[in-house]
Amino acid sequence: MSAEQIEQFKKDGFLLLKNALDKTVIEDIYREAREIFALQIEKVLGRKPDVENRDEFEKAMYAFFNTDFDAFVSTGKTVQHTIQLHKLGTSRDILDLIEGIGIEKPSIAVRPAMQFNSRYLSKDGSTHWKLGAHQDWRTGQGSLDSVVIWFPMVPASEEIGALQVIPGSHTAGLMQANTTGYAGYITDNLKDEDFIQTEYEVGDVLIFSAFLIHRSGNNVSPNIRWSVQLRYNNLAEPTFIERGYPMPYIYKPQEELVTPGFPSAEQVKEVYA
Ligand SMILES: O=C(O)CCC(=O)C(=O)O
Repeated sequence: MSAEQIEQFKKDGFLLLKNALDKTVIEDIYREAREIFALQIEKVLGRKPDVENRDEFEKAMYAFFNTDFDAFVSTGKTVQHTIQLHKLGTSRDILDLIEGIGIEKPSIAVRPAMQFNSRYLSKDGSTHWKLGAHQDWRTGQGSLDSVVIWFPMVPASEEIGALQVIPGSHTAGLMQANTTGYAGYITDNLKDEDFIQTEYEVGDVLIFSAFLIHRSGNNVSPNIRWSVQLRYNNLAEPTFIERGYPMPYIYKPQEELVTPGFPSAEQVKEVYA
């Protein structure tokens, strides 16, 4: 990272880096996610969509969402847990970016996240598929210099709802918001014209301060906006040390069996036969 880029990051609260990641790594993560969905789509719809045919595959995604919402949600969670996605989050390429902008001792703030945003993947016209203006620090509550890496796995501009940010908004500190959760949004008045639209080819990444105000763009296209977010804290940041390394994310199993009565002893025995 050049001294100019570091200065720009400090001033704007973000850097959009062209061609920063190996495209083939991103394509592999994206393809694996589609293949995982395709296995469930075949089970639910009785036909396996071609993961290389974008329109056909995404139509099948919409049909899957409308036919078996629970399986869709679980599969959506499963694609967040692929080995390749997690490997990328700890890869030298990513560490070079975050260390490059001054995160001395990076630590994972939360598991990597993958999003597949489309208005066709929402119930009853709700807007849960996109996020209003917020700061990630309110959710992560980590080091004051914590950072987010955001990149799409498909070319992304305004039409497909790439991220929108307010340059310089990170230095205003923590804004009022209606909740700390993902659905929370800033309640202070923000001006639409202060947001700028970011645009990407596959391989480009946005790295931004967890205090930067940002929001989802409006995906008006017929396609899904597939994207990834990685979040890091700096274990060497004094207030983070002082506050005892807060970790507000809760990760726990649900209390009931997902499939009551499953498995039978025979089914388990079969596995080890
Ligand atoms: O990808 C998006 O549209 C929004 C993601 C985001 O802002 C977040 O999760 O903090």
